[in-house]
Amino acid sequence: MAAGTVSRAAVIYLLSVLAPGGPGLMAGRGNELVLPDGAGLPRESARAATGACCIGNECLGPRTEEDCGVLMGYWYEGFDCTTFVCLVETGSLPEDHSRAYPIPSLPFSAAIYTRWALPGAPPGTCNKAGVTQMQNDVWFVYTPPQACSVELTVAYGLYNGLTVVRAGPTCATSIEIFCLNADPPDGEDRDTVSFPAAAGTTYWFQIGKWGANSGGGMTLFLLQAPTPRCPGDMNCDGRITFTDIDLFVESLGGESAWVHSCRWLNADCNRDGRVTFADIDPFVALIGTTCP
Ligand SMILES: [Ca+2]
Ligand SMILES: [Ca+2]
Ligand SMILES: [Ca+2]
Ligand SMILES: [Ca+2]
Repeated sequence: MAAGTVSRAAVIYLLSVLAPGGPGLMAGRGNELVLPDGAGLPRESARAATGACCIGNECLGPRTEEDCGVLMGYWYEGFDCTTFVCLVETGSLPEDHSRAYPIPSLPFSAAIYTRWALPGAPPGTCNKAGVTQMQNDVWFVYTPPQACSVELTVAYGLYNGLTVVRAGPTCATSIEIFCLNADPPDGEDRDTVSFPAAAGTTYWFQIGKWGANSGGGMTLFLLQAPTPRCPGDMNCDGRITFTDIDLFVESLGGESAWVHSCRWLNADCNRDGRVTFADIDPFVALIGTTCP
C-alpha cells in the first residue's frame, strides 16, 4: 500500500489504539540533556548504572560506580572506554600544540587532570585582559575526513575554565574561531558550542584556566558529531513511510524501552523535544515524505 492511500483519520485512530498506555500518554524524557548523566564530573550516585572508570591513564569499563570505587578510580557515568580516554598522568599531558592529543574519530571524550599543566600561549581573546598566557592549558586536535556538524562540550571541575577553538593547518597559522567562557550561573563551569566542521580542516582545542593565576583540575572534554535528526523516520531509511508506523507507536513507550539504533527522538515530529501524543498528527502529515 502506498503512503497516503489511507486516510489521515484512520492512521490516527490506528496509532491511538496501538499506542502503549492509550491516549494521553507522555513518553520518555525531553531532549534537553546534552551530556550523558554525570558528565559534569565524577559524582556520588548509588544507581547501578555503568560508566567509564579511570585509574591513572587507564580506562576500565563499562563498570558500575561501586566497582570503580573499590578500584579507587574516577567514574564517568554513561561513558565507555571505546570512545573515552583518561589523561591524568603528569608526563602524558598534551601541554602545547606540538603535543596536542590527536582525536582519531568522533564521538570522542576524555577526562584530563590539568592541575599540573603548565601555562602556554596564546591566552585566548576571552581571557582576562592583559594576560599573555593561558594557565594550565592542554590541547586536542582533530581533522574531520568529511564535512560534519560537531558539538563541543568542556566541563571544568571546580575551577574557572575557558576553551579556545582554532582552525588552520598548523597552530602558528591557525586562527581563533571561538573563545568560550560562558560561566553559567548554576556554578558548574562548562562551555559548549556547535559548528560546521569542514573536511580536511584541522581544528585545535586549547583548554585552560581563566585569569592570571594557575589552577586547573579534573576536566571533561567531549567532541561529538550528532547525526541530523529526521522527524518521522523511525527506521532511518531516509523516508517516512508506512513501515515507520509500528516503530513510531513503539517510541511512545519512552526512550528507556527503545532498543533500535535509529534515534528515538525522530518520533518528536512537532519538534518540542518530547515524544507524546501531540506528535501523532505531525507524524501522519509526514508520511510519504523524504528526509531533508
Ligand atoms: Ca600547557
Ligand atoms: Ca569559565
Ligand atoms: Ca523510514
Ligand atoms: Ca514532540
